[in-house]
Amino acid sequence: MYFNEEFETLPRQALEALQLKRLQAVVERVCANVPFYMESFGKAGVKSADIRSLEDLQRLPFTTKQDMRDSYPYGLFAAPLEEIVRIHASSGTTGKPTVVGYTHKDIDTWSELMARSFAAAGAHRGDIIHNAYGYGLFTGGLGAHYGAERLGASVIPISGGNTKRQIMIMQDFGSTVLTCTPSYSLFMAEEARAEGIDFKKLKLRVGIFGAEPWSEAMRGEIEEKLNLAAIDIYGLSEIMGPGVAIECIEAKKGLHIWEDHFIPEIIDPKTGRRLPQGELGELVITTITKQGIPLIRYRTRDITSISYEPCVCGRTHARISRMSGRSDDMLIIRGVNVFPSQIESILVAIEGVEPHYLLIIDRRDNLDTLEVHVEVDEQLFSDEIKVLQLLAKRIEKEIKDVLGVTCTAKLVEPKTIQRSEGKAQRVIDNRKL
Ligand code: DLL
Repeated sequence: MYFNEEFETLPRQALEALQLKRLQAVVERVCANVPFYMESFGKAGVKSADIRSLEDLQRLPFTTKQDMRDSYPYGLFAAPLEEIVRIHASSGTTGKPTVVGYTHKDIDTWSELMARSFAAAGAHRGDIIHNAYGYGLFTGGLGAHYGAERLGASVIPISGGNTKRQIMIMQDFGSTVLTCTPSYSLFMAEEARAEGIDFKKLKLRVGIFGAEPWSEAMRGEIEEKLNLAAIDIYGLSEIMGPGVAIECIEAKKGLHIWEDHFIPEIIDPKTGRRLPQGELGELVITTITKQGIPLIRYRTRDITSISYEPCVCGRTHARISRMSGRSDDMLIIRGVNVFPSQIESILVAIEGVEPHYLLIIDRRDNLDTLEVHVEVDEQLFSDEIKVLQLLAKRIEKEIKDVLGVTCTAKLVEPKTIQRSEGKAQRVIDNRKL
């Protein structure tokens, strides 16, 4: 059940002592190696020697996604490139991605934490793990892959897409564990049904789902349609990738965050002040063992609460509640992180297209859909229909090429998209999770 019993069940006092030791070491490390932190700590008037207790963490300034963008691509790395063995990236608020680098030791830690996560979800040696998270710059595929191998299970590196083949393989290879986004799992179930395949006859026992928001209602639907226990897994590239936190199969109530590697805090996103246990706020994470790109008080923008209550599973690590939203406007469409501003910059670069647009997101047959409504100028609009069709195709292609998201572009007459006097409403999200 445990992968690393000693660390997963470390008594609170010992865990906190370890956290403090590691926190002091990481603060010293970034002060010595990362100009950004030298400057930001300097501005805040704190030195590494000031961190004498875990409470002192609050004296340190936050790190934001914008800070990562400003130091694109490698500015926040604390290790020289010669020591970086892997690079991943995720969407930034504009066209440039957020880049993260891992040393050998970082990959080793990540594999261990993913293996712990698999074990917490009830997976073990002998399991056949069907890994349908995307392989590539996205951390989902490779993160889960290395963890599954570390656990000693057999991993099928199927990646995303080609759903019919996925189902055939799950059936023929006897997959027992499924890893993918929650929405993709439901899409698979629908496809299987259409093919006349009964998911209940497959050997799947556990599904480990994350990378996008979902709900208790969706868990119920997945468990019923796929006939497995559905477990929530959380992570983000900036901090590591998947496996930062996971539910245990015993309780399925809150996600254990691996506190011997990460220090979580919940803050009020407006004031930046720490909130007490149980209150909803923004999750802030400090990585205390990372080498490639350690982050101090990283503002995840994810909204959750934290609990230090003991858990029936015996793990001593705190639990965060299912993510209940974000404190920024990031959307996750079919597992891809997208900011409206990214679509905007693609649109405004196209001649004849006006900067008035509306993004309509929906979920049909368990798959997210994105419609981009955009105004075109008077002259274009009176042109032949063929010209407009070509333009719509071009917009769809550029959005797909740059962001990796499939959409339908709808060109509309000038001045038909509602104007706003305050904050423009550019997104209508009709998905009901
Ligand atoms: O999505 C890493 C991951 C891969 C997690 C596979 C779980 C499974 P990013 O692409 O950087 O990394 O996106 C991170 O996705 O800040 C959340 O907003 C959202 N997210 C991730 N897991 C969950 C979850 C991966 N379980 C962003 N529930 C995060 C809700 C989630 N949102």
